[in-house]
Amino acid sequence: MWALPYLTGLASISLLVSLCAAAPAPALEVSEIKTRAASTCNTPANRACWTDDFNIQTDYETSTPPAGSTPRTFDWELTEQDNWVTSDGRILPKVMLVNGQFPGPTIQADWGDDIVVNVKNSLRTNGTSIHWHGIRQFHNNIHDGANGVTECPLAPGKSKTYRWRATQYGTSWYHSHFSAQYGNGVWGPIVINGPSSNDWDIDLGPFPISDSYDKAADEIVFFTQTAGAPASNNVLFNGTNINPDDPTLGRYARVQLQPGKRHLLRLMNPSVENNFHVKLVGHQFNVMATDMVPVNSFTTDSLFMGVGQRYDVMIDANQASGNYWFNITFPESKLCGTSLNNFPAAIFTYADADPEGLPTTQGPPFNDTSCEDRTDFTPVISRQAPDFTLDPDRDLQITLDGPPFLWKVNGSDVNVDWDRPVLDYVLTGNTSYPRRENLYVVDERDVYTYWVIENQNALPHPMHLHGHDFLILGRSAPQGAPTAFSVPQDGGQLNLVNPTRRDVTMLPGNGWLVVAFRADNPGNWLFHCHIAWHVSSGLGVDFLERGAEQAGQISSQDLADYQQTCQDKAKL
Ligand SMILES: *[C@@H]1O[C@H](CO)[C@@H](O)[C@H](O)[C@H]1NC(C)=O
Ligand SMILES: *[C@@H]1O[C@H](CO)[C@@H](O)[C@H](O)[C@H]1NC(C)=O
Ligand SMILES: *[C@@H]1O[C@H](CO)[C@@H](O)[C@H](O)[C@H]1NC(C)=O
Ligand SMILES: *[C@@H]1O[C@H](CO)[C@@H](O)[C@H](O)[C@H]1NC(C)=O
Ligand SMILES: *[C@@H]1O[C@H](CO)[C@@H](O)[C@H](O)[C@H]1NC(C)=O
Ligand SMILES: *[C@@H]1O[C@H](CO)[C@@H](O)[C@H](O)[C@H]1NC(C)=O
Ligand SMILES: [Cu+2]
Repeated sequence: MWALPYLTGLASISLLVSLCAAAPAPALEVSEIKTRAASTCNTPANRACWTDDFNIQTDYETSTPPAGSTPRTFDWELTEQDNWVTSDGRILPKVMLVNGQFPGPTIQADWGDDIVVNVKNSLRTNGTSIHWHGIRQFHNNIHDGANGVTECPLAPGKSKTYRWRATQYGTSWYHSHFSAQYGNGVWGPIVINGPSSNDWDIDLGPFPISDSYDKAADEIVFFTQTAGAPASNNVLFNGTNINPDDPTLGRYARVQLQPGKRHLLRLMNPSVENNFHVKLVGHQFNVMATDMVPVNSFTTDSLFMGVGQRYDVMIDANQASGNYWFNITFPESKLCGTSLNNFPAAIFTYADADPEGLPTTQGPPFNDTSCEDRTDFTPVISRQAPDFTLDPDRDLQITLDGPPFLWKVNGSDVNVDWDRPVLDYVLTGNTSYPRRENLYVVDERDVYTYWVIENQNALPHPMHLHGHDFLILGRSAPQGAPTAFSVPQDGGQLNLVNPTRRDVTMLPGNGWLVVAFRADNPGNWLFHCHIAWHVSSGLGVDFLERGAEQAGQISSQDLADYQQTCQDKAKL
């Protein structure tokens, strides 16, 4: 139907490269080159090619297109509102929003652009910091937005500016890293336009699917210290849904499909607790990227989405015109989340179908019971981890103590000090890190470091790493009960050659996970469970990577801003 339907093999990839990396003939005028680039790159027939010089085969960790002539600048104000009426007609006692919007405004830019975000904190009492999830922040750790680690929380009434470069492309999100504050609404999508591993006609944009609660996150985080996580009161698709108790309140999110066209949909799970499966009845997802890592595209009926994960999928509107359910489902084990809405759904509507109509087909019952994300993706840009022997000091044991519940890593629940970020220790050369910073020193240079995570608890956890994409070298099946694991002690039984690479993956319940990342980015990088209630009760560590090199990367302006934010916080 089109020239390069699915780039599943090396043959089609190399074909693409030869198509779009051909050197321009020297005699061409500049205007001719521009015309040619515009006609052969980033068209519905050639999404693998971005410009003459940059394409899906470009290693985005070493090459970045030139930035646009001016930075993409965003001005945000965080505000707090009581008794906010949601789109599904519930009344929330407390929300915190970016520019009064839910979801927050989208950061939209092109690969290579400089991003500048001016944040004003107009919340009543809370500090804040904004983390740019999945953004590598190469040699730019001080803009990672992890309060207590790379900065002090921004005090109410104060402003600060984040600056970073879009060296990667694809779909991500930003969110507050202050306690469970993002659960009150401080989050939004990030879209960085770039090449794709398959062709598409229409970019539908981000489609966040988020759990929603009748209580404020600050209240839930408090009572999960002694009780299990509550079921969500609803699940919102791009911010809306019907009210499960009264379907006349609210409305289904509707996404319009153009018949016969191929649509890029940017799926994201910015929830605080719910992990789920997604499926579009009668259609398939052609997966092109996992988090911000382009993969050789392939087709699947459904996807599992852990908290924080994203998928760029192509949906071909090649079915009979009509309305189709887009469902999310939770495994019956209830181990990875539940909702009081038993059938959270949105509707995908063909442009020539009844725009108010309901789907007529329910689709086959969905019976995937696992809380695991797939690990069979093939990144377009290949990585290979050398064979190794596991270092027993890089074996992280996850346990649950309580009530009051504390999630511990090797016996210690992380509790960062908002008044004294870890960066302070790094800048002053003080190595007496308090135990509860859960700090692990990584002093190797540019080599892979290997980490085993052993889960001594039945709950699975979506584990997220800042500053890197990790390689998923292996993991066990979930076990029914705690057990003495036999974790592979070297690379022999693991997948070292171009394994799945991304920034969030599920740690199985009563199971183990082995990840590797390359120590190429000096700074303090958190590695934590992305369930807001769990990280708030300790489930995280801080990798202090090549700390000695960090001070040299910080500009005098960034240092002055850092000190100012800490002084403002100290005056509270
Ligand atoms: C954050 O704000 C909420 C709502 O105003 C409040 O309940 C909570 O105590 C605050 N938390 C901190 C740490 O300031
Ligand atoms: C999500 O909502 C925004 C704001 O209403 C809208 O502009 C956008 O098209 C929606 N996205 C999808 C995928 O429907
Ligand atoms: C999809 O959602 C609709 C509407 O809530 C529901 O009727 C249907 O049973 C759901 N299908 C699956 C497979 O969950
Ligand atoms: C349900 O599970 C069975 C057994 O695992 C599998 O063979 C079947 O394809 C599944 N059906 C669906 C609709 O996923
Ligand atoms: C974490 O615990 C494991 C298992 O007890 C141990 O082998 C490892 O050395 C500990 N790591 C650190 C850094 O304390
Ligand atoms: C280093 O940090 C520790 C822990 O905060 C503190 O007790 C100690 O005084 C600091 N050392 C110096 C030289 O500042
Ligand atoms: Cu967790």
